Amino acid sequence: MHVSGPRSSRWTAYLGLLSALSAAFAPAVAVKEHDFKKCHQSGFCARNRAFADHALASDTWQSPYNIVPESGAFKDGQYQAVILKTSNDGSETVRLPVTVSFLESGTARVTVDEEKRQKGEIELRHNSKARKERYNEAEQWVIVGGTTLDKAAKVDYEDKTQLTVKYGPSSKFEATIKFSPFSIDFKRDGKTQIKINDQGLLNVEHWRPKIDKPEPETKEGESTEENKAEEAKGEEPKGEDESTWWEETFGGNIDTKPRGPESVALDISFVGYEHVYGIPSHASSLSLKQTRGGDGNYQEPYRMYNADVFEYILDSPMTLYGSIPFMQAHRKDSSVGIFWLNAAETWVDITKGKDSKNPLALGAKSKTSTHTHWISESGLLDVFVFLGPTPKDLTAKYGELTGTTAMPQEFALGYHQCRWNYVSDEDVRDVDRKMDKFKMPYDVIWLDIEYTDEKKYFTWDKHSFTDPIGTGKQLDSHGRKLVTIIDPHIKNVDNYPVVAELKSKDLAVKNKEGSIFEGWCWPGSSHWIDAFSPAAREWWASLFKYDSFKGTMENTWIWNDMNEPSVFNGPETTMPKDNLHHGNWEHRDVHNLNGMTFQNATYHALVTRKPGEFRRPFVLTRAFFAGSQRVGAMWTGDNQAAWDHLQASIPMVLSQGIAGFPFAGADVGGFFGNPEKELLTRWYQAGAFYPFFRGHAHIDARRREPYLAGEPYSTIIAAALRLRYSLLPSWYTAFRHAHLDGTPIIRPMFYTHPSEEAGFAIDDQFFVGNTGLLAKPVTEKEKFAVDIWIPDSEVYYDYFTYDVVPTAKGKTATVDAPMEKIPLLMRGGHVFARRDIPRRSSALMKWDEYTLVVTVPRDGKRAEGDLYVDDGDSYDYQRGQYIHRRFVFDGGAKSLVSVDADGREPASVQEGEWMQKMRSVGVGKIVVVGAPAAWASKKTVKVESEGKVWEAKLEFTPAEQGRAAFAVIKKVGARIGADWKVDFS
Ligand code: MIG
Repeated sequence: MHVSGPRSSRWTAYLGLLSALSAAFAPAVAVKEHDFKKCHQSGFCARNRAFADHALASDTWQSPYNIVPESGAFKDGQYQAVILKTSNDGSETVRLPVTVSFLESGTARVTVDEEKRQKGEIELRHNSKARKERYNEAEQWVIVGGTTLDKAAKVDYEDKTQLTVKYGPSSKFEATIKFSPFSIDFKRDGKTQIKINDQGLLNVEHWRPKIDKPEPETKEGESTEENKAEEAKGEEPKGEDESTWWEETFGGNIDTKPRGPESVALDISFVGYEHVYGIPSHASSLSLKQTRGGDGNYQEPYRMYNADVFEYILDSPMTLYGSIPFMQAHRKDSSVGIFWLNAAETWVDITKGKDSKNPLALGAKSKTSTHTHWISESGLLDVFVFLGPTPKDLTAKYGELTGTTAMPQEFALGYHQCRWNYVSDEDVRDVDRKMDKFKMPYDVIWLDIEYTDEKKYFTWDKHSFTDPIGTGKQLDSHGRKLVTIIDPHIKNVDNYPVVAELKSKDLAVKNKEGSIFEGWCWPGSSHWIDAFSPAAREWWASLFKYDSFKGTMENTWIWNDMNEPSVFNGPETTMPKDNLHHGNWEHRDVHNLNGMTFQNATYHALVTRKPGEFRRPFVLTRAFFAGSQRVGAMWTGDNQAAWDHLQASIPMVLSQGIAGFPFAGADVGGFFGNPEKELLTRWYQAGAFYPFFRGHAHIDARRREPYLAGEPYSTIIAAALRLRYSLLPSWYTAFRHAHLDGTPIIRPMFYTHPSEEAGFAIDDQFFVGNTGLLAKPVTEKEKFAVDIWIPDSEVYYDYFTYDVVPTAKGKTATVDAPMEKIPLLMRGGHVFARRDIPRRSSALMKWDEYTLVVTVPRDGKRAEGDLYVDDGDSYDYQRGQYIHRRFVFDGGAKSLVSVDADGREPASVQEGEWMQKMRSVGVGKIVVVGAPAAWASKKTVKVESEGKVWEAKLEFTPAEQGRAAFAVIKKVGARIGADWKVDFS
């Protein structure tokens, strides 16, 4: 038994009833939850949960999936064979080709297909034009590298019942493929880490013709649907529950399911792992909860089915706007993980329990394992297995497969001012002026849907936005940008060339009959661009040319909303699953990819807006999937102006980071409602630490531009904004690392301190990149001190006061947090960069000198850090046009040096215009926090660079009442791009 919660179906039925009753009395805000399916309302989820209940309750259960030994062959890093599935009544055997690929990266991949569908030997109902195969193109969208087969992988052992392959770096990894029943045991250094189909929950619903049976009798007064739901929840399944095989309804919408039941499901056990993370987006904790009931656990599986959830509830496994089916498991000193490559509706059950099936083996030594059950409605079973061993290995290997965060436009790390809506050119210009007046730096102002002429995208409201270019120019005078929203629903009206072309070129999503799909959204009757189609993307790109989308210019960028897609009159506010996309794939197969294809189309449109102009696009998306990190930023959708939503945003943003899409943020202030001033202020202080930092508000919310808050709040918010701006060089450096190897931008404790078990569930504090900055934003009303958990024995300094925080490893430190203060510590042993001159926007800081902060570690020996900088706009960095310095403070040698972080010789780079201009940018100040007492008498230091030696002034302030000693060296004078050394001896 692996499930710790109540598990019998009778019990489940009782719980179902209970929750149905309590729902009737639940407050209005929770009602939305019922617009979205629970597992028992989603046929394939209910069937697979019932299958699991049955398998796990039985002592004699054996998975009916067996590899035909003779069919198997291992060659060039790949094992191929046929799995035979014996149907429930034994009447049928189904051939399922399986491929286990061992990749050079050390990642393994298991793919299971179905021969009949693969060969098209099936019949579709309702004259459907849909494809017959299981959807096999997800990898074309998602996977960008890392798939080279490991030719060195070799069979280490083989007999009639199993096969063991050694693979990966120095053959440390091992996979034992067992034939009957089919299962795989993945080991690292001889120890089992991950098992698939160990619980026997593998289920591939094979194609079968519909055999019409007499209709089951329904009880008087009850709808068939209710009966079906009852059945699904009811007694142990005797045969299979066929009630949802051929047709399903929800909220009055009918899904015709022309291919019948076709789900794929698999259990994946993380042996000895108590924590799992990932599978965003959910408004839940970072360390995922169990989902099969029990104290503090969920009743429902985590769901991934991108949806316009609107007023989402907190602490819930319900789906949100985007999905990344990547999961990391972690225990002390070891991380492993899986990536489930499937874009259909997916549910994941999680249970934790003691290791062994054999109760006699349970003892003091037995460890908790996490068992997961992955259930997708259709498509291939395609799963990647990562064996770590570090969290960093996980994000790097996953990044290798799906790509990493694109290098952003530098401005995109600044502050974004949005609301639904700025109502006119004059409104925009006025906000722009006021931000200046109140000395609040910002980079971008946003236009929501009301700027358009009656929701016709690529047009402007004729009365209120008469001069967008004039507005754009005013913004540009301070290096600022305008982001306009463009949604995927295209208004279905006469005299709108965009919809006319969409139709005449046949580039829209189709309904199940194969004619253009019509649905309801903001503009009323609408059609949806099918961004899966290359022709549609090409056409989309043409719409963004400056002479096509008139009123846009070089500083206009784009926001893609509603791309789940949101369809107001559709099932669960999205498209019918039997809609058809390019290549006649059903919407069901590609749903979770839809948002990414749209953002991708916009991204490519922006790269080529003007011939010869190659600039990094900025596109914000609401819906996303694995791979979306390559094309922009995301935000967590429509949250509320409430303290608990502020709180929830932090684990949500952290979760994005460990699932490879770190360019993330939540609406600052909360979308719905009116935040009290204290909440708004605290939200700005937290938002200054989101990788994506944008204030936003609903159309019915009162205006809340930060200067409206009044004193003392406006000044406090301005300080939070300026803190963000001064740290921009460090944020940008963190993005560079994320771009290179997939490391998160803000990092949870388990990621930075994988040996410290007490930190594995902590998700309200985090480090910023590798700066050693440890933040814990205040997320509670009238809370003026926070307890920060300290993960190691290093010294921690208060960022603002340089106080040495009294603490010890594994203990919490109480840090004062009066209204004006963000709890922010500096870990000893780091060097990070800032720009301290306050300016109106990031563009205006471009040529400012840098401040370097050195935090001397407890042992005084060594502090290290880096700074990455490029032009922040073009792709010239790919041709070496960047500066990447590594700073090393050596307490023994009494020096701080700057060297090229990538070991490049100065002469090896042909300097372009930007690099030449950077020659005039220097290191202004160096602050050494925790400076040695011996420096007290020191008045100057020696600076050496580019063959010259000079002196710079040092000002020393001794330690005092808990505050560390510190030294400030002013006018250092070395170029930021050059090698230099500061000699403190
Ligand atoms: O149905 O464009 O999440 O940020 O302001 C609402 C209007 C549509 C939802 C987005 C929100 C945006 C709003 N949009």
